[in-house]
Amino acid sequence: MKIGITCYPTYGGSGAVATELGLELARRGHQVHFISYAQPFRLTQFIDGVFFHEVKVNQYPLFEYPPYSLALAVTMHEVARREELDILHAHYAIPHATAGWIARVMLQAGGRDVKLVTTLHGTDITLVGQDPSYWSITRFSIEQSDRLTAVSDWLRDQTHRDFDCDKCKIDVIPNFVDPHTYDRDRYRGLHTFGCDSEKVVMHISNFRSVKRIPDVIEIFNRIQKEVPARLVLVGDGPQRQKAEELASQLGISDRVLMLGKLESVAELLANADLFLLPSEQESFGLVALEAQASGVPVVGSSDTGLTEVVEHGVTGWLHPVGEVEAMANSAVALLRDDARWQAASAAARARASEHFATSRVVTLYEDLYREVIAEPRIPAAPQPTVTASS
Ligand code: GMT
Repeated sequence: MKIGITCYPTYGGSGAVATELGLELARRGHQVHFISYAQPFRLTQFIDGVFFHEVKVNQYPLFEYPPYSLALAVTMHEVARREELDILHAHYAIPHATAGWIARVMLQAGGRDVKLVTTLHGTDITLVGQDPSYWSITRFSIEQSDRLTAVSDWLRDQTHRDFDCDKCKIDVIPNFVDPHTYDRDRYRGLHTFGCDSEKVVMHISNFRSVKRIPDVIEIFNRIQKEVPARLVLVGDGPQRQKAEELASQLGISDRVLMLGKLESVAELLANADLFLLPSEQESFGLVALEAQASGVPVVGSSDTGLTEVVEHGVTGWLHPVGEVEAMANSAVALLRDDARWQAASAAARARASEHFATSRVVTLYEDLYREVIAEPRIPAAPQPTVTASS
């Protein structure tokens, strides 16, 4: 098959998943064309069967807001036409599914066709998609996709609710990890974070408000009063300064290590004892899956897609959003009891490789592509003729 993949190329779970999907598809003999404004961050070298097409946006002085979505649609159309793509796969609805729809319409006008698959990742539905500026175009683009997937049941249900589209058929295909990449034994001991004898509590994110960074600090503050521990924060974003200020107010700055943005987190996770993800919303929580693959139990929020990734009471502990006391208690109980921790760590690794291995999940995408390619396109219903009202 020939597949065009459009995603956000910078740090973030949706771009990571889209890139890993493309790389695995290429390993399986498919031809993959990434289409975005920059090379996806996990696409670092030439790989047979993988191509990158950069979207160039003209900076004409009249454009206060250069129209990236249009330039993207043009590149998607051009690549689909020239490379005879079977599938355009948009990761994150806005604006990728919309640009894909335009590209498909342009292709059809030229007598050709391509199937549009859209994967919903989370905030494209729950936050950005709810903005009145984007709601109707998001709904339209979802409805116009030939197939829709969501990364969790939670996100599928949320999409039905938020977009009032009971009839939208959404297949749930979860995110995935390569258990060999997140190999605890391989990287163990590589980093001590300056604290051989203390427990390492870790959080990795884009530090947006949805991640509830103050809760991460509050939970850690309670943990370190009971267990000698250090907090390692990886990533950067709007709430980083708030984190620094709160740590300073609580007098724990010397126990909090801020590493900033780093490309590869496998070596870091392998040296952590606990992962914190107390997010307000989380459609899936790819980083929690990566932590589990690395043998790191997770403490985070229930009532989110995390409940499908973390097995509560087995591979981690989940509590309602904002319940920092309960989260800290679970963390302390785990870190204090080595046998309990060992059991949770082993269960976390097993869960990641049994349910979410790349080898299993990418086959679900391949099957979906084959199905949608085989589906005949239903001709559009004739539109009523528009006449001027008298
Ligand atoms: O908006 C974000 O939080 C970033 C977004 C992304 O592009 O990575 O994250 C969403 O997609 C990830 C990959 O599917 C999921 O693992 C994250 O849970 C999801 N974020 C939220 O739902 C907040």
